[in-house]
Amino acid sequence: MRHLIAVVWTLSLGLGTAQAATVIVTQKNHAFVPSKIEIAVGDTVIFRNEDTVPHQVVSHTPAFQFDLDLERPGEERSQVFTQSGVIVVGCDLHSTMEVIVTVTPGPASK
Ligand SMILES: [Cu+2]
Repeated sequence: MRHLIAVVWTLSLGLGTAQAATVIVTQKNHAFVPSKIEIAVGDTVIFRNEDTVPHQVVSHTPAFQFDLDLERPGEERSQVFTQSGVIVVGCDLHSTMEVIVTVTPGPASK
């Protein structure tokens, strides 16, 4: 019985690390870099402010809303994308900033 529990624990740990990925999008010179990413459902995007001014990362897609609040230079926020589709992400302070996040239903092929 103890052996079985150990095997199950190892399997779930392995799946977890294989499936969920983390992608970094920086904010620099009033722009998201890169401006387009493709991830899978369950992946995390880290929004890192490498700019000299604050930003506020928000979703512009009604089907998947989030607001990561004011983010000062040097700070970062993370968001897990739990829904597939094309999610347009912008900055609440600068209307020209935009990153297109395409979320595929399954694990992204790397
Ligand atoms: Cu901004």
